[in-house]
Amino acid sequence: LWKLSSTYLPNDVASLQRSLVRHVEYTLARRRYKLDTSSFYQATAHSVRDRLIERWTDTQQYSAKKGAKKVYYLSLEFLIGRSLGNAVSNLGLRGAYAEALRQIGYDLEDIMSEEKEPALGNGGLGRLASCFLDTLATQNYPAWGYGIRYKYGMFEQRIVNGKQVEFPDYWLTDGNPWEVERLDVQYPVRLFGHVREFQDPDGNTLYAWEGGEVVMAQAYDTPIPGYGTYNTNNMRLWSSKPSHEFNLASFNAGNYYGAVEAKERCESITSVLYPNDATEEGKRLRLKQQYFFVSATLQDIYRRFKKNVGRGSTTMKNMPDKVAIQLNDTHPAIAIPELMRLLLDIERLPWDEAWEITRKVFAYTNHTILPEALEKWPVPMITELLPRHMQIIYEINHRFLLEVQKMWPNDTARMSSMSIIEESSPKMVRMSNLAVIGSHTVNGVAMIHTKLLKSLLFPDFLLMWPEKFINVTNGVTPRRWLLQANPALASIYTGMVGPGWVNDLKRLEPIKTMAQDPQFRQRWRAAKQTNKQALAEWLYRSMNIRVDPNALFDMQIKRIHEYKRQLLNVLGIVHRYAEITQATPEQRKTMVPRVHIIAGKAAPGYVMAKNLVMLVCAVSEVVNSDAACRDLLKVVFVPNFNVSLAEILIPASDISQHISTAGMEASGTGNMKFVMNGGLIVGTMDGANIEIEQAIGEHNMFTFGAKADQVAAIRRKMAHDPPKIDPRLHRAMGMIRAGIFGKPDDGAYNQLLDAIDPRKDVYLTAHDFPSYLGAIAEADAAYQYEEKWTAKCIEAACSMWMFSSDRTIREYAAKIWNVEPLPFRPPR
Ligand code: 26V
Repeated sequence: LWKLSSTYLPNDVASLQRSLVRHVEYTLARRRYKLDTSSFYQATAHSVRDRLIERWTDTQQYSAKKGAKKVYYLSLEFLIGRSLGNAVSNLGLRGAYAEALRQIGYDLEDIMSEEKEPALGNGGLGRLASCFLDTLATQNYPAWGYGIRYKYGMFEQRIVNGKQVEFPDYWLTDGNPWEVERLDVQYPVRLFGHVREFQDPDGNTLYAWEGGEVVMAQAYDTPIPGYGTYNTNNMRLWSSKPSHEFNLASFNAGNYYGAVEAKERCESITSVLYPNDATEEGKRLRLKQQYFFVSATLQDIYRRFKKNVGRGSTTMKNMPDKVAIQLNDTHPAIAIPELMRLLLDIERLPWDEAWEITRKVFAYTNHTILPEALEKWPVPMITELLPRHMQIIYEINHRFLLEVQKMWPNDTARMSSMSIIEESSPKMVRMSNLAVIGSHTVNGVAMIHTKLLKSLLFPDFLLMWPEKFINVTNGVTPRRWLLQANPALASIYTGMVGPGWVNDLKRLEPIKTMAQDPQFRQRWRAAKQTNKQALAEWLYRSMNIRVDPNALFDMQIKRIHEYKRQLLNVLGIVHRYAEITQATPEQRKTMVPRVHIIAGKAAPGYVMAKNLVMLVCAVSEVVNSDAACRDLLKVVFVPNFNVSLAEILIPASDISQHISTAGMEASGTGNMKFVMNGGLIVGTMDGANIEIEQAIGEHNMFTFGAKADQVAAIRRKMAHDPPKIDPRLHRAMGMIRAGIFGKPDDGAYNQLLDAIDPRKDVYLTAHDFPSYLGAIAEADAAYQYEEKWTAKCIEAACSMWMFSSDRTIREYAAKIWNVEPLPFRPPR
């Protein structure tokens, strides 16, 4: 068998062509004559997949043989984006495939755009998980991502009659060539049922969770290739399906249709991704999703680890030497009591031993301090769905509160705020407290965020465990966000410093001095112009909107949320519109022509966010058809923002806006992508903006607004002493209220504007408006000095190394996981 097993496939152009044709004939079962690009996408994907698979299986076999410690990144979301371009690029086969295809009449770029991206995440948190997977593979860390294979991903957003309408995202219609269904990897997952208490022969009390219903978790694996390395990691996503026992029991009961319906319910567990800011409905299904995912994942990790137990001197106690589990927010935090259950009820370890292992295995990343986003589950719901876990959570809490009591005797206020259980009616389980107590390390995602985490969210936990809380500032992968998304800029970089920058962004630093070279600036501008031109063409082709590629391109592209303040942006645009319509011909000449691009999805139940989408669309309608704005202002709402669209938009931006109310955006990662691509930021002192400004220099960023430590005092002051509203804001609001942009029957715009009333303006929109206009004006002024502007962009872009996820992951590896790279060297 070993002799028959294949060596690595050949990658010369002729071999790639034979491989493509073989897949056309044998995988797609089509004849050799000309196929449409969509079929040829399938064939190309399969040909590339063959080349991933050989590296993937070898990497996995190698790390199993070495018994290396592995990182498990548990995330309910992964926003991986399209795979074909990423795979050929990371494999180093982009040129070869492009040529192989060209010779037989196909264009690689066209074929790539046939791919439908899996949208298995909401936004920043899911995209971060995917940037991390790219870096983990590139840096040769033994690491697996675990998640859910939702049948329906993030909804598709369309604008119908000026409003957001959601359509189901059934992303699997054309199949998915990037995944492998592992029919040999299935686990039973129990839900509901009861706990049976019994004694072992030594008289110890034991617990068994029994009854209820059992569904099966089916594994689907996707290879995650590193760049410039053979190492290829795995992303394992779970799909739910009925178990065999389930079949027999319910069908034999004689209720055929009822039994079929029950089977359908099993599959519904992994049917749909929940949008954040979702309302109460469907909460129970979300908890089921979380536990289903966690149970399957831990069984899998546990099985892999157990292969080592008994080998040499390995015992259960060694689990933390082989396994590091990172919890991406609290969504998978039920893993903490689940591991305890396995160690107590299945392994029959004593509590203290089980608890020590558990705490050494888990670490928790917090991604938001907004109270409405902190997960809480009703005690009755957990008791019904996961009765044994509820017992274990109570026991964890009981033992923890004894420690609190020791440290702060009779401090009931502290006890109740630190307790895992909130004494409300019904009682609630605070998942963030559970995650902090059950982890060895808790991290925030940007310096300011970690500071606020310590001081506002977990101050008492910080006193108890000062070493537990650390910062690991987010980062993004330069492979997707520079090399793939921006070939024009990437080739300048490679021409200057060679190709090594892709894995080592620090190598761009020396290019900063080139900001003084007029010829270099010229080349830099040409690259930006290429990207702006490409976007202008895309906007014309797909939205029938014409924009001038010489105008300043200003973008705000992210989920629609009040704290992100798209409203501030729109009010700024309306102000500009007013200025333009009143300007004299002389004044018009001094104005900077602008194209404003806004994109992002509003959660289906989030009324204010949907109102905002409406307002943006209405403003764009009016502005774009007003002759006075012709050459000075265009406003575009680009529907269905996703990873692929970001790859087109970001490289074409001059300015991007990251203007959250200070203290509310944990980090932001779009901000990093824009600056790396040679754009500048208009932003508040929030999230990673602060560290970006430090890295690129104050003179290269347009900052404004209240600082985080001022926000509370400003709110208090405004409440009892409302300030006079800025006349420019007054005018802009007046125009909206007057109906210049239409008057929706439901009063949608008034609802938005009423929230700016200084007495209840939680987001400080009115307060920050004047300084916001100031920052925008500064940006406009700077943009008019082309040479200076280009120098700023060069300096900024080449100072961004610390926002590469490569730096981020090195920090996680050293400070949290204690894992080492394990490069796999191929045979020959
Ligand atoms: C909450 C919920 C609750 C209801 C069901 C679905 C769901 C999904 C996600 C969330 C929490 C989202 C937290 C989040 O996405 N935080 C973002 O994380 C980014 C990566 O660290 C960071 O850059 C952003 O600033 C932060 O908002």
